[in-house]
Amino acid sequence: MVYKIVMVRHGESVWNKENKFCGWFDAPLSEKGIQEAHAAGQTLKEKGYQFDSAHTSVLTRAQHTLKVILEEIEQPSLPVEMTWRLNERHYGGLTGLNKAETARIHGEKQVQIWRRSFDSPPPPLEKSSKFYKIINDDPRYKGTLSKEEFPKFESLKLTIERTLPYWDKVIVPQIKKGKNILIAAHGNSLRGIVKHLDQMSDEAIMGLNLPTGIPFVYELDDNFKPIKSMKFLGDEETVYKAMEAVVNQGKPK
Ligand code: DG2
Repeated sequence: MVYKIVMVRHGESVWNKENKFCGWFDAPLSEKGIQEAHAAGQTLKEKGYQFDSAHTSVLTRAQHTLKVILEEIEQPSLPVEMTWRLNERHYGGLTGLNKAETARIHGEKQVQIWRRSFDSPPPPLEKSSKFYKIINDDPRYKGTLSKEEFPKFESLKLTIERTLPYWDKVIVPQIKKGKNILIAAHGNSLRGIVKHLDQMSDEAIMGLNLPTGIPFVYELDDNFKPIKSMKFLGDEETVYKAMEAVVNQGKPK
């Protein structure tokens, strides 16, 4: 049996556009991001993709992307499950800071460590931050995350530790039942799933930058090992340029 799964990072958000660390801040899609979501949906439609269910985070940028895609593929009523476990990594005290400006102040190397190292977390989101209450008192986390569990920051390692239980317990059983699944999530929650599927080393995952709004497909065998690893549904040059643009966000301007 060959299992197929499609994943997509949301379209460009307003904070991607402004080059700000976003994490659990609920930035909406930019105009370009909405267009990217339409384009992603059109590509999936052209290639004949239809799904049995979809999964997304509790953040608007991922949900909006999914909604646009589902409209484009004419499946607007598809069952959708939303979970904080697919949220972007929590960017802690970096939330709201401009990435290029942070590189100018702390150095490109430090920003690269904060953005891409496996295990070095960003500084915590302090109670004094203007984003603390906005994020921590957000009603969408009530009843799912206790005060003690609520993250103040997350490394990629910590992100993977809370994303994988959802992958294993919710998504994998659905795929095993033969369901076609679409996941619309975030740069780092998806990097976590990719690292797991491709059994990438902690070093290798540092080099992976996911572009916004370009779906990618995995084909998996019975043991969920990739038969065909990450295949983007986009032309190579566009994908390469979009990945480079993500890398460059962390360089001083
Ligand atoms: C970006 C990822 O998350 O940033 O939180 O700033 O996928 O929700 O736009 P997303 C953020 P980098 O790790 O690429 O800096």
